[in-house]
Amino acid sequence: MWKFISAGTTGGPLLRSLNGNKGRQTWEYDPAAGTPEQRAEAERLREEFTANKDKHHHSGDELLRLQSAERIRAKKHSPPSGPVPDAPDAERVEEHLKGGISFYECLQQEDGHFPGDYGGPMFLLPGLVIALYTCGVLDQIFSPAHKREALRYLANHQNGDGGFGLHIEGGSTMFGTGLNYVMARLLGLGPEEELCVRAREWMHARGGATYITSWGKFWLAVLGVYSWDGMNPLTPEMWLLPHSKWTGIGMLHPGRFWCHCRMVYLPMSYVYGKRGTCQETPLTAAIRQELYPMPYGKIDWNAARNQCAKEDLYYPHPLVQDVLWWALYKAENVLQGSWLRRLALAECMKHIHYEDENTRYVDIGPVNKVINMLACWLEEPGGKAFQKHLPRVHDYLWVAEDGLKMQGYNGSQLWDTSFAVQAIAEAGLLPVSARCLRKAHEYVEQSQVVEEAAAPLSAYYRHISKGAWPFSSRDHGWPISDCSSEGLKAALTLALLPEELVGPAISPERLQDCVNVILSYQNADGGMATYENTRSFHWLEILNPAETFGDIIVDYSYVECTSACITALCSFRRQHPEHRRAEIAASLRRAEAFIRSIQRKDGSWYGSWGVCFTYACWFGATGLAALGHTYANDEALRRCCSFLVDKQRADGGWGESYLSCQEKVYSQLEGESHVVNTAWAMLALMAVGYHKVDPEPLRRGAVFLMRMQRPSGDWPQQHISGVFNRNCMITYANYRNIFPIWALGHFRRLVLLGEEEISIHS
Ligand code: LAN
Repeated sequence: MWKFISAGTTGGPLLRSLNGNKGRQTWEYDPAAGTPEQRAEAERLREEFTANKDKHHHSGDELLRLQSAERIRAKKHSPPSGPVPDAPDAERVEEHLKGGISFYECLQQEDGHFPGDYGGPMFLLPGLVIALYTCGVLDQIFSPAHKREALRYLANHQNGDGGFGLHIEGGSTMFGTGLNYVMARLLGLGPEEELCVRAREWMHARGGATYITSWGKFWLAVLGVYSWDGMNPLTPEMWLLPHSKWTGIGMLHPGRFWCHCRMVYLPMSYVYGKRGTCQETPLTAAIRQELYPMPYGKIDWNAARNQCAKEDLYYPHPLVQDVLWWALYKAENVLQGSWLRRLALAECMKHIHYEDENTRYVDIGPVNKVINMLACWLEEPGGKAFQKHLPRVHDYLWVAEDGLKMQGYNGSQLWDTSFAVQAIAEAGLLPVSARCLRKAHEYVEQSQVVEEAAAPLSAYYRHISKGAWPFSSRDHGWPISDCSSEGLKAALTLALLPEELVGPAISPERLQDCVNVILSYQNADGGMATYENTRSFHWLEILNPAETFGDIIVDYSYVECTSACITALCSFRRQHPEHRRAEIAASLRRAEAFIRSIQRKDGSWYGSWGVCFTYACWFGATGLAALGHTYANDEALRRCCSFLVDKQRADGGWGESYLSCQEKVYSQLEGESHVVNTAWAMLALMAVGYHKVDPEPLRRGAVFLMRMQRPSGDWPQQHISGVFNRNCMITYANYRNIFPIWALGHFRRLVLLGEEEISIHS
């Protein structure tokens, strides 16, 4: 049976951690683990998922829940049975809250964090499998049980037309289909198996794998089933450009790109510059023939460079790119093997090693993790750096009833735990939640980044980190504006509660360090971006070569990040009014102006990291509300409320489709409403005092949330809730618990008990 392990140490002496692996999430297969009943239940859950896979693409993290079955059975509170009345009183809501909190607590780990599935994208696991195969360690990392679950995942997420999407809920794309086809073959499926036949037909009907996106071309070239000549160049020499702005050309230096973009293209350009390719095997030779409708030898590679299936094309290349890539393509004849290439490759490797060491080999994300590992292997097969990468592969894998997947990060631990703290503490039911808050407090304390990355930061284009919070774990360690803000708010919330109940507060000095980081994030436009300041201009997006992703080159100011910084600074100011008083006030004024400037005419905000307008309205509204603006005194907030109220549905909830993100137009879900969207909309409305004008939409929303709650206290996993780069969706498995608790908690106190504001007290 598969076992989830928190803070596990498997990986031997090469696994390094700053805090005893707190937050590390791994899954291990132990055939003897669990009782026969539990193993049968796991099987039943898998079958149930597969039986419904065409209706429900999203798994419900049931194996994680199964592991907590004992605790769930023994927990004290459950939501009341019987129909939810149309006008529930405070007591009734309280019972639902207690049931929800008690259930959620059962998922909490010893190190205090709340684990959860962070899958969704379908292009990650194939890259990993290709890299492991290339490095000759696939069988070392993937046991037969891993392979079985990975193949289960593939079978579960193949679309009805035979193709695979960019993410679990998306229509088929060449990127998804080409890569997942190759993965199926590397994991042992024969070309005549139905899954392969159908996927191949999908590809061949659209011209074959030369129509895959540029990132797909990269992976196929690594495996040796696509020619490097069929790729637009990933010239590593770009790392040798001058960085200073005044040079002009310095604007093109990768050090100015969004860190995720920069960190992916860094090892990609190393591998490209070296033409790092898997040794040919009978299997790769066979795959080579299977991917294309024409013989491999007949492919026009120069033409293939710019081919892309229409299903994949979210950001079509502008003409300048064609010209630029053509010039660089020609330049390859001179650059390959030259001293300049050697210099450029050495420079890339220097940055790769820095990133690996400063993240304890977790790396910033799933794509650079795998390509950095491959680059280390190409530099020195079997070397120390490569060996240190291997145990950290497991940090990215997750197992659920739909199979084994690669996650979009090494988890969302700190993010979820910080939200959970706020949601649970704000429900005001300390006797039921003190133990859980105490443990979460430990995790928040343990995952703050307390020192800078290795010096000199500027040589590695790194922002400051001391005092920040990361998205996942301390070992990952990259600082993020809104994760720092949510971490700070969680710490400040806990500081208001009695130490004997929730443990000792984090010291004011450490909170001040966080404020320092938050202030440093403010951009010239007043807003905050994700990991760094905005370092270049929007026009640089014309160089975005990744056809499937939008807005990947620049770290922009976002409503989510800016609002999180505002609410964190406001909470901090309440408890420490004298600290950097004038600077905080000035920063808040500029951040407010930014948020107002990007509100849409219809009153909404567009969400870049969650689905979508309901998510961003929650941030926009809470940001302005923290600054004292309300429905009663602010026209912008009245517009936001009418936008939201207008989207409420007949069942009392809100339900927004991921298509909102892609199309940037509000898009209703088909079928029933979504508990997470409902909670976001309710939290936005209550933050600005809409309930004082009309409590009715909130009552209907609350009833919807209570009716959706399961007898266990859990909520169902519905459609996918997260997004990145406009077009790719990502799972946030904890949201279904956190946000209904948060919204019902506010509803009970603000609407039913008539409290003026949510104050934290014991
Ligand atoms: C994340 C996850 C967290 C997320 C929030 C903190 C929620 C957000 O408010 C700011 C942006 C951030 C940090 C974020 C950015 C993009 C990430 C890193 C991801 C969505 C997780 C995976 C994604 C990453 C880019 C996936 C790899 C794909 C590429 C195109 C490089």
